[in-house]
Amino acid sequence: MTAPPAAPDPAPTRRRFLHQATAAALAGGAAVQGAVADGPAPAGEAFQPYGQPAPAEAGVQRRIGLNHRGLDTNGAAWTPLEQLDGTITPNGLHFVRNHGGTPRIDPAQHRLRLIGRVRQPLQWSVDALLRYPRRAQQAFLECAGNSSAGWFEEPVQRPAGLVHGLLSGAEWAGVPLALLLDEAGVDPQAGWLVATGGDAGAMHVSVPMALARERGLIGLFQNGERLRPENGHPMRLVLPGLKGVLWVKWLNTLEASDQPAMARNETARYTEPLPDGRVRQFAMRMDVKSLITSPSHGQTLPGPGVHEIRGLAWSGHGAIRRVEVSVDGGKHWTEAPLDAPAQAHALSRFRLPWRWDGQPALLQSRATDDRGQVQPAREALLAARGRGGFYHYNAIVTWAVAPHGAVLHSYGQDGFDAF
Ligand SMILES: Nc1nc2c(c(=O)[nH]1)N[C@H]1C(S)=C(S)[C@@H](COP(=O)(O)O)O[C@H]1N2
Ligand SMILES: [Mo]
Repeated sequence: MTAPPAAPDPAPTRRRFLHQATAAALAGGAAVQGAVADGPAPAGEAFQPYGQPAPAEAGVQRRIGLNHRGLDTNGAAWTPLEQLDGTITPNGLHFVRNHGGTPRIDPAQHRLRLIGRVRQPLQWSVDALLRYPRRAQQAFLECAGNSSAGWFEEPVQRPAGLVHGLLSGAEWAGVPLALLLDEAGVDPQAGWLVATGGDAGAMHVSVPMALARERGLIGLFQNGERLRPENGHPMRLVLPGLKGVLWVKWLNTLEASDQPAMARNETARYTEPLPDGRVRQFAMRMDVKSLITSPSHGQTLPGPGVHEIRGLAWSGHGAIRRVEVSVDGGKHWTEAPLDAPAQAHALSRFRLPWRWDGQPALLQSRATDDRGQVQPAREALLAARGRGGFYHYNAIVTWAVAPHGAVLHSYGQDGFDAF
């Protein structure tokens, strides 16, 4: 399922990258005309106890998609990835995947119970948990159904966030799960932790005990503030690198068990046939993946010249080691620097200046993680996983740039077929 190793850097071509990006190459400042008279501004607005985005940014919103017509509680609100930068999703724009709506939970009444194969079943109130030691870490959260439109025969023409936006990045703070497991004395034979949330969806999933112990948090804070209601207030499971469905929201029960629950979300869902007749089940980690967020579908390049290609890369298996970018549909690749050293299970932001000559271009990014996993080409993913898939789509995404600057989604393999 891995793509071939990166080709050596190409000889200069018309569409070559700027290897030595300089501010001069990107310079777009306009000359100041005449004298500048900046008098004092009139008195401004009063203080606000909780700040809001600038009015001019009011159009930056999650996009809501429902799974069943007329039922407004099962579906998702997608993060507008193409309108954001950096690696942290503002809390109001973090994606939401709900199966039964956001419950109204009174945090004063809420309890977390740890039961099953334990020496002593225990329960905690929110206040009790707030007294425990905490850890904060950046992690991406991705639904295993993210990017599932990639399995379609034809490339869907939708904004990046409406195809890949069941993905967000946040800094999560909470109580290490290992502390609670040890306090209750989990039986060493209990290989699974079955988690349940307090919503109408009655979410019920099984997490391997070793992973829960190694990386699990009882998440209480999201980007510095307490969780938002739709993201699990007052507490949720935080399992960096693992598929979103395991991050149970409104968490109220953890049951140590010697077997998985075989719940709906690990049998009828999140499980799929492979071409060789076997079935893929309990695929816990999110595979290595990347996406160019700009330029991307729906945007229009204002004209030839230097543009910054920007994107996100992440892997549930570790940290991103390398991101390569191609502007010719994968014939040549150039490494795109990351903004900051990559952290395991967190989003990385990559950028590369590109001089667009006004000709058709096929933009792609390809991520490699520190386990050596390489994001596959679409054909390679289809060959490995067949056509019975829906989850865990992590193939390279192609954006086609038309001569007039419009950007479309493309499957890329037939050259500039989008036009
Ligand atoms: N209780 C509960 N937990 C849940 C869900 C849910 O519907 N109910 N959805 C799951 C799924 S499928 C995903 S992808 C993540 C999404 O988390 P978010 O809504 O905070 O983005 O939560 C998971 N936890
Ligand atoms: Mo999900």
